[in-house]
Amino acid sequence: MNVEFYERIWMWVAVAVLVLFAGTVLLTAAIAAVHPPSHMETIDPQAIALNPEFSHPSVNVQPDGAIVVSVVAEMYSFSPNPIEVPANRPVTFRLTSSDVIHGFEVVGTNANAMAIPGYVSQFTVSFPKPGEYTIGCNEYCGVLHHYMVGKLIVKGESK
Ligand SMILES: [Cu+2]
Repeated sequence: MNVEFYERIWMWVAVAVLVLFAGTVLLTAAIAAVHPPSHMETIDPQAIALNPEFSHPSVNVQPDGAIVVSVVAEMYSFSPNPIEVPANRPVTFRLTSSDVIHGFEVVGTNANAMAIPGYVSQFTVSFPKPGEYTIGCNEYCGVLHHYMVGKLIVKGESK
């Protein structure tokens, strides 16, 4: 079979790109421990009102000083709202949904996760800049999806 010279070049370029991308994924997984969220926790979305943590979603300071924010997303709001956390401290968000899949994105930061009915999504971030941030739902969840916003208030350390 005769393959044109330029066609052969493009075939090798395509193979090289595939090897590069797959290699990057494997390398970062092995070296930088980059992996999909491994935290697996289930919750009955119909029994959120009875759940000790999510029936009253709020900002909690643990005995060791860790800050844990439990958030319930539902059409078309986040609870609690607003969420108030201190700056420059690790904040662990625990999210769930009582109806459909929602997004939870603190605009302008790298805090971003999905709220999935039946599961608890968890991530930890700290916010170096005090101020008010918009929390947006970035998963289309229904006709009023574009109204689904919340507010995060990051308080500066008092001196
Ligand atoms: Cu939405």
